[in-house]
Amino acid sequence: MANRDNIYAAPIEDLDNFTFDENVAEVFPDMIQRSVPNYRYIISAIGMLAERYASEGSNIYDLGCSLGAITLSIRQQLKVSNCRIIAVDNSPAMVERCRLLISAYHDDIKVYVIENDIRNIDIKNASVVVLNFTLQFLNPDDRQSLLEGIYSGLKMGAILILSEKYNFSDKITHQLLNDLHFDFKRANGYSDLEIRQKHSALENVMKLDTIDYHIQRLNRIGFSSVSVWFQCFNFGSIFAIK
Ligand code: GEK
Repeated sequence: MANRDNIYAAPIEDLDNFTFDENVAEVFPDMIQRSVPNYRYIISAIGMLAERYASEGSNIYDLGCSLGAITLSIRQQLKVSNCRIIAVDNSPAMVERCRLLISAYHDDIKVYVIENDIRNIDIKNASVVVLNFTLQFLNPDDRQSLLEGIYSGLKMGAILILSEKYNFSDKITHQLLNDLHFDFKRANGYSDLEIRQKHSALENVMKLDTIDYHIQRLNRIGFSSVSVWFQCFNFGSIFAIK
């Protein structure tokens, strides 16, 4: 049973910016499941996509892996045998737990869990790269160069999967989809105070792009087929094929 997330349940006078520290890592499975609509479905579907694109002898990257949910889903669904999965996160608390979870089950597919900033990782010989709700935490000025590095490290015909929370340029759409997301969180047991405090803690660290902005940037970088394959409220996922 995952520990329950009650980090923002009591009033906090001096609210710090949100960080992926020990407290968050401890409750992360519960937090993400109750905060991201269809999280489990997204994880499993990304495993399905990866299974189609993973090629013999290639590298698969899970960037911003947290506790390794994407890595585990891909490893479970992979049909080719001699791929390597490289899972990267810069939160020591996440990486420590991720390593334990990954090593709890034996599998012939090699997984390397690396504690580092994804901006320092040299993407090479990649058939699949996944950014599952990670790019949104990067400084907006660093996003283009990270995506360019991914593009150049992907093999021809390989896939980038990019899941994000979105902004919407139309005010009414933005409000409605955000309200629906808050309803989703309320239905999952978060109080209005928790929702408000978490929202404020994230305000400075999570700068969101619109779907159009994501698609145009990926096209500009050179990806040939770019499409939203999943959306629920203000959360979604895009694939981009080189
Ligand atoms: C999942 N993908 O369960 N370098 C490395 N890691 C980073 C960086 C960075 N610059 N910035 C943030 N992170 C996961 C969920 S969570 C999404 C991803 C969320 C890491 C950060 O430490 C955290 O573990 C992860 O990206 C984002 O499918 O909590 O909303």
